[in-house]
Amino acid sequence: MTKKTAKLASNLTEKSDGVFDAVIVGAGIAGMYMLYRLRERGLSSLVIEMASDVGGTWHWNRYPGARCDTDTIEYSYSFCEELQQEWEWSSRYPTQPEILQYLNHVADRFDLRPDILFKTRVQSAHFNEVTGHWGLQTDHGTKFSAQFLIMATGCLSTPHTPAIDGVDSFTGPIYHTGRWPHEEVDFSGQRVGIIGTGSSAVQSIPVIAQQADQLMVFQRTAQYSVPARNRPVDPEFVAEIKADYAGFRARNRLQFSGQLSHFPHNDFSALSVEPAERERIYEERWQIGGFPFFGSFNDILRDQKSNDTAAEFVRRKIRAVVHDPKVADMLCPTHTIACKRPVLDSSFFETFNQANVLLVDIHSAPIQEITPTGLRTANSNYELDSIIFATGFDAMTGTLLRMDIRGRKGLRLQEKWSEGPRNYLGLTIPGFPNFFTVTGPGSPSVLVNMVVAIEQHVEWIADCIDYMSEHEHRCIEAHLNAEHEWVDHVNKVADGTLSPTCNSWYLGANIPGKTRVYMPLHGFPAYVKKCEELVANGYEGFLFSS
Ligand code: N01
Repeated sequence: MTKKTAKLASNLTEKSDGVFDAVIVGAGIAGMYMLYRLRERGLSSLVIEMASDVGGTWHWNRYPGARCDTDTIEYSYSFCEELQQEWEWSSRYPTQPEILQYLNHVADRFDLRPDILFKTRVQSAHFNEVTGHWGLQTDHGTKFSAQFLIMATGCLSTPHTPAIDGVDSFTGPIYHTGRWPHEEVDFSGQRVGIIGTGSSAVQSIPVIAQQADQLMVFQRTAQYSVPARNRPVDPEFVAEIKADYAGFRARNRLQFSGQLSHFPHNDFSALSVEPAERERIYEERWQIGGFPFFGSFNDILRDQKSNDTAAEFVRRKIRAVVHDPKVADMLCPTHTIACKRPVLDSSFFETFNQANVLLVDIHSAPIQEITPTGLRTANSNYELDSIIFATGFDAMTGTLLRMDIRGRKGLRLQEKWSEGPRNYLGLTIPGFPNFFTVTGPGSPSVLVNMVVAIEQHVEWIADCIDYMSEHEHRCIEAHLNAEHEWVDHVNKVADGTLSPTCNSWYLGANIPGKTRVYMPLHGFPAYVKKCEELVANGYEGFLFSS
């Protein structure tokens, strides 16, 4: 690897071909940090980003009420002490604009933008076995090549809009929460329909219900949701964390989901305590708000009977909040709690007590078509001025599989992953040399505080590139055996939990025709240990060549 001066992305013309040590796809939290790390090592690096600016998820998800649901004292970069000391968050779960402001601050502080090519989509990436380089083509017809290709494309970056008959006939505006317009949308005086009740809908429904004349919520599956209990940050708590931020981060990384060391999981079964004590523990964590609730006991996600106690607790809470018993019944979920991605809310269930909010069950009476003036289900017509799809994403693999990615001998990623994603560590794929996926399927990724998962992957990749440079290796590739063992391990870990028992996006179950495979890996500390051990053993499972 030679030390080169990076060619400024802003100076690349539409036609120019660029040769780089590394191309990074995506300028969200992962791509920005990857660029910082590679630049630090003197590698010429280019980030290609389809959006007009940095931010990834936080650039696109601008729907009303969008905010983080991880405590932001943790949902932030840890790699720079000055950065983490200087930034001040306003609340426990800051809004999307505030997080985007933070990411803009990071981009400015480290002067990242000159190496990012915006408004450009990578269409294809082919590995050239003769040159050992990846050749990329963009939607502008520009071509780039690089020794390393790093996909920082996010886990939830390709919105899913279900194919519903008549959608093009609708005369009003249609929105998707994952592609919200930059300008403010005013729903005043409107009849608004929102399809879906996942995290995005649960955050946006209470806000839209304040504005719209009528809000109709089309629900296929009821959701368990725990109060977020957002509040302004406590300056004393922040001062305490900042006095030893590194220690706080280190303790978080030892937690199962890489976070919340100040609200640790209880290490005993829900069935090991008397019902009154169980209720007290659930109630205590319900009042704290947020993810600590799911750490009430150590077997909520492993033992169905324990899980039932948590599920019943939440159902009781829903019934206590929602005045109309029929509506409360419709809002009470029956599947395994925490099997789908847990949801946090601010007054979601309370919103259904408002006279202008209607809950429509589309499980028993599915949507048949969208009409010019609204939507028709199996048993009714609903007149609407605007429709919002809060229908989620083709998670974890969708964005990668939409690109034409080909490894050795022209092997297409679509073909390689036709039965679900297969890789080693969620980081590398046999047959695709010098190709890395940040928070890819098969790694803890979405089950962890995303920033923590991202930092661990970026640092692993950067260290690996250093190792290659020191040993004069040009090429790294995972062994097929390592892949087989890894995929078996990921499946075995998932099968030891209740996670594969419901229709979640973790399994790809939300996308018609997608192979049902549990994609993320449970357990951050064990994963990190594995990543470190195999490095200590000379990059076990990998083959290097020069
Ligand atoms: O999407 P989802 P999301 N007909 O897939 C329904 C992260 N996130 O955008 O459950 C009718 O969770 C679907 O119904 P069902 C977080 O990781 C984080 O809300 O499949 N309905 C469901 O109700 C989250 O998990 C934050 O039966 C259809 C909804 O649409 C992930 O992003 C905030 C349908 C989709 O829910 C995705 O969340 C927001 C159809 N054909 C999101 N297809 C933070 O706070 C789907 N649905 C950090």
